[in-house]
Amino acid sequence: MKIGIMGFGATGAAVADFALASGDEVFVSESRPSSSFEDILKRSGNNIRAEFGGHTKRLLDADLIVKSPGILPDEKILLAAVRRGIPVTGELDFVFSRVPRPSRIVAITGTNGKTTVTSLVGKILKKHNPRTYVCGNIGAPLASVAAGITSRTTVVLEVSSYQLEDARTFRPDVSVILNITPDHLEHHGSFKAYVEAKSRIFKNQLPTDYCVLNRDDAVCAGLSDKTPARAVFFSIRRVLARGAYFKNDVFRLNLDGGREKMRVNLSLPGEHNTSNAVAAFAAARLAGAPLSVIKAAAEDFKGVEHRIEFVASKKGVSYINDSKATNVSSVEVALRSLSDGIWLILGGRDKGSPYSPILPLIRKKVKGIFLIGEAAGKIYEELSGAAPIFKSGTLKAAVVAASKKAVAGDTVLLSPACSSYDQFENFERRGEAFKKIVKGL
Ligand code: UMA
Repeated sequence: MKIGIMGFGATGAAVADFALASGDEVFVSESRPSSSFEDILKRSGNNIRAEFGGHTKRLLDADLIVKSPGILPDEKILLAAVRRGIPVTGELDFVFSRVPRPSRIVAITGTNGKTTVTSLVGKILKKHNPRTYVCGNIGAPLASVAAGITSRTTVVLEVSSYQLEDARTFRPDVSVILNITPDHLEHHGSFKAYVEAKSRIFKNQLPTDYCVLNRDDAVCAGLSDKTPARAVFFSIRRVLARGAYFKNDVFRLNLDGGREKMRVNLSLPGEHNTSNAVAAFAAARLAGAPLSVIKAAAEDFKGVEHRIEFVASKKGVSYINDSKATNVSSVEVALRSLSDGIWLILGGRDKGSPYSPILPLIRKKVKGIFLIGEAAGKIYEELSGAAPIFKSGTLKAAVVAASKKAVAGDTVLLSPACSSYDQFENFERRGEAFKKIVKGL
């Protein structure tokens, strides 16, 4: 087939490799200039036909176009493709239409916690079945592992609303929605559209599949009668006659098949992580892992880099890297899980949601705010009065200024509420920069 690929980031490059290896003809169309891609092109032996610096009609000489998740579906060239009858698809449908059906697909989405839960489910299921891939929005694209997928593989996928928005045939055996709060509104246009995109995780599930939903999250709870799969609630707030819950350090799973329980010593801090763990245990159990394997893997799990990650203690001040907090509700989670005396670094590229939901926590726990990046002006307007605010500009200036104000017992927290793209390549580079600056203090 002639495959047109729109976007040459992580997804586009992996899809191109996979399609070339399958014997397809590939054409890549990318908006950035070719100078940004010299390494990839060299690695691929310059085998890939491509255009850079914009999308032209050359992309339309294709039997199928695979678009990268971050690209809006109403881009002019994609609308032209649809008018010409050229199918436009996303990575999930593309890959799963071309590989054997794996023995299990577990897909995890949610506004917050999906990387933690994907990592934990992945760790458990790898212990249960060594032929397990952990991939998707978490970093390694699904297409990058596609060649190795067989009917004995387990695939644990972190899926974003962007990826789900393009999904039409994707069907996980176990889907998980952790929570849904406003995020990515600049991409989806409205909260309703965002919820609809997330709901695509279960749209094609069968009545024999499972859909794990957070009973403590109002939006998630409301989705239970919309899924064709068997809905399984999880909770850390209530006892569920049917579902999974955590009480007094005991995890309980009550399903049609029976009632099970186990005691787990988790080393993850915060209530949000207890909730993440219950969701992960339920998903792993429903995917076939025995309780003994869940317990062993969970007790060995130390959390995820860039998510409320302890970096160092200097002169009694703790430095915490939460660079992955690219939305307001993630910051809320971080503030809730830390005690007061916080110097908070906020800012980056604005994502269209208001910052006001964190005002009460700022008043209660934050001693001062340091603003960085493009969103500084908007954040200043919305949060002024709740705590002293300083415009720092760069991350380095913010960390240095915070370290001068903080006293023993305080915490300096990078939890920016914004994406990183105005000043960094991605949130990982931002987190790494933070850690480097802290270590150099
Ligand atoms: N591009 C175009 N034309 C456009 C717009 C972009 O050609 O009109 C190009 C960009 O110049 C770039 C490429 O498309 O070269 C980027 O594609 P992309 O934004 O879809 O990103 P990928 O590099 O393919 O990475 C994606 C996910 N990124 C997004 O969805 C924005 C990564 O999640 C994911 O790890 C990766 O696929 C593998 O699955 C990152 C993310 O920020 C971590 N995700 C968001 C989140 O978690 O909140 C959704």
